[in-house]
Amino acid sequence: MTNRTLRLFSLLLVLAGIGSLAQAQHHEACDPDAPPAPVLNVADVNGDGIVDDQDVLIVIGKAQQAHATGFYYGLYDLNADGVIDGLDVAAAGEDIGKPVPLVETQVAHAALYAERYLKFDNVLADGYEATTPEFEGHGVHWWRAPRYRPTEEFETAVPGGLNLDAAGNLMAVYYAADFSMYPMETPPAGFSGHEDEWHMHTHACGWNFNTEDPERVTFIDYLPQRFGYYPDGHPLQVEGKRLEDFWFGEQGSANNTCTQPWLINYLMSVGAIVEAPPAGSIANYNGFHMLHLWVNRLNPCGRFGGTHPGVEGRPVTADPPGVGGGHGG
Ligand SMILES: [Ca+2]
Ligand SMILES: [Ca+2]
Repeated sequence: MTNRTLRLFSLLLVLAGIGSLAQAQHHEACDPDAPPAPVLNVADVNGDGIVDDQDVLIVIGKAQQAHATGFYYGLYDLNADGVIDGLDVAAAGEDIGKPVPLVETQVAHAALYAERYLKFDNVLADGYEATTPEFEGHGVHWWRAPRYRPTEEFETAVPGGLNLDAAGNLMAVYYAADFSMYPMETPPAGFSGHEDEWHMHTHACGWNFNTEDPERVTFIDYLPQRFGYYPDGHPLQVEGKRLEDFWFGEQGSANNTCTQPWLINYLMSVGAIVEAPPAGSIANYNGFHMLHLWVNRLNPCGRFGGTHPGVEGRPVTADPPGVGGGHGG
């Protein structure tokens, strides 16, 4: 890892408390040793609203493919044991005729949509680009260009984002619903039922989004204490002032974080970034609701888990100087 990479990660951790994000932001306390959650609770793997012979035949085909080639996709691992085999075929058979709740059909559609991204070439071919470095609990967030579509309607069947590991392997899909369409107080209805728990990102921005190297991406996300997201109750300090004083006070609006000269100058002064963001490259998010669905890397925190306790990301090594508070790393 380069020094620059370390600095970028330090920036992220200090500004966003990413090290504590899993616990602090998403309020998760799941047991990392718990059994992972299957993608589907009922074996309607083709998402047509019923479980019948067609679903069993599909799982048989996938099990044969798994045997022959080592294929794996979480959608078909009905018993969530990490392989697709006769036990999954049996599970599908046992589900024939069972009622299929709407949420299962919605999840199946999203997972079927994402199956082609088991091949990383398809991620690139379809215009996704890395919008974060590799994060603990999340991996790399890839978003389908255009990277920011604030007026887009939310559809469960068409997740805009993919969570990939550092090697480009699909782990999850994610949804981002902009405040302009879905105000802070009213997240999307999302999936049927109440299993999907949305969280918010109110002050995110970044630059150097690209398709080559997620480590070049800078992503800043300040999570104000006022919304209950800030780790440990410690607001970050910059020269004696809380960051949220800058954002909500003298420095203007909350949705142009990365274009604040004071912020860029400050980050450069402490070595958190080595150069100002390239002109025209900054994405300032308006604030958005977010939801993950773990379609391939089955998650002990549930299929809609906000983070995955087994996704380690990159280690935290240092904080830039001059910043108080602490991220609880
Ligand atoms: Ca079916
Ligand atoms: Ca299995």
